Amino acid sequence: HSVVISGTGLYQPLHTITNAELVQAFNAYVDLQNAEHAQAIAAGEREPLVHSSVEFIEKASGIKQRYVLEKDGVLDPTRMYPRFKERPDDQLSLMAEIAVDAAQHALKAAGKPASVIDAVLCASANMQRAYPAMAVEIQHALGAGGYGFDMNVACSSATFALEQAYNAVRSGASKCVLVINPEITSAHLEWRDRDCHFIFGDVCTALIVERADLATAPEQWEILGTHLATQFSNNIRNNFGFMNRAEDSDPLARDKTFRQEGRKVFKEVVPIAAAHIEGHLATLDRQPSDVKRYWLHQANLGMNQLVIKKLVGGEVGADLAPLILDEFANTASAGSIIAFHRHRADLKAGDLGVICSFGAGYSVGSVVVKKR
Ligand code: CO8
Repeated sequence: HSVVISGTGLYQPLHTITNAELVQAFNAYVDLQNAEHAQAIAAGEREPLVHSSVEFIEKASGIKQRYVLEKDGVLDPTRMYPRFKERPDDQLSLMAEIAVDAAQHALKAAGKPASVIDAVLCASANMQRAYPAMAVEIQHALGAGGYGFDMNVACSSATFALEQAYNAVRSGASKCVLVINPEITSAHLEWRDRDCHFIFGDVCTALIVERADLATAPEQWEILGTHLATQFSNNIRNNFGFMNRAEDSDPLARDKTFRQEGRKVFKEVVPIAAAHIEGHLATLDRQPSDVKRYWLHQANLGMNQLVIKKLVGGEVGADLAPLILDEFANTASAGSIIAFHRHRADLKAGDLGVICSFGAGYSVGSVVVKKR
């Protein structure tokens, strides 16, 4: 069967944090810490913490603001992480709540009721709990049929899920698959680390992937192929997990939240991503210059500029490789999907596009699509 993406949906949290607000809170935290440890710092036993800056953040990353589900806890210099209320087991979980919202938007765009969904893939960098799977809760809340499961490939979760959806539909096993990417990155970002406190934002994206002959949406994107790759690296790592208690490790230790060697990631991932896209297009007898739009992973402006330069020698811009990270920051797996959701209306039938993610793992996933 031919397979199309027939709808996309976006859940955008209500709260924004500008770089100015973020830096003000961070610097207040630094001042509090340095005052608290003034003696040790004066004795040379401890390094003082250093202020962050709006200029650095914009220049190094291209990020200007981020959306978050909860703002006060993040900006409280005595806390520096969001404050979520624990919900009872019989209440819809927060992750499922934002997923249902994004899914409903995608279903509306596809012109389909939830009951036609026969598989739900919840794919994101962090899951709210061990089990039952988030996907099964989302399936139940939507009234979808079939089955659901969770998958995690960090920033490449969405593209890796798209390949699973594509294969399920083209093999005939499924008719209509919901791919959903709830990214509550604010809960696993280390807001107290100057090197990374500005990087992430919260969001949820959704995609409807279905058989072309059953699709009725006014706008459809045929999937021409998917290509996934991974290569082990410790340069982006989070050691939070169910073994922590048994290992008697400190649940608040630095290694239990996001950390990275940003420079190394930048240098190593750009060539991997560019070669990956070029190789994938070659298998479809296409060249990078045949592509009208690249919806790239949204981690860093300079990174996307270099990927595009390697591919076609051109510039990142609204036309070739639209950016959404200035507004959303890095939203892990959702970034390239937000770019696809927001920046495709102007393309014409027959136009070719590539959705491509890259990130922790390392992992790279590309999806080549053609407007019908
Ligand atoms: N304010 C002011 N100065 C700063 C700050 C700050 N906030 N932070 C660092 N500096 C200083 C440094 O101290 C350094 O000073 P010096 O030169 O004196 O040593 C100088 O600025 C330069 O620092 P860096 O070399 O670290 O800065 P870069 O220019 O490399 O920029 C970036 C840092 C923005 C992190 C950049 O390296 C980058 O974007 N790299 C790519 C990262 C990337 O793509 N990562 C993917 C990660 S995400 C992913 O895959 C998903 C994981 C799952 C997510 C889960 C949820 C949270």
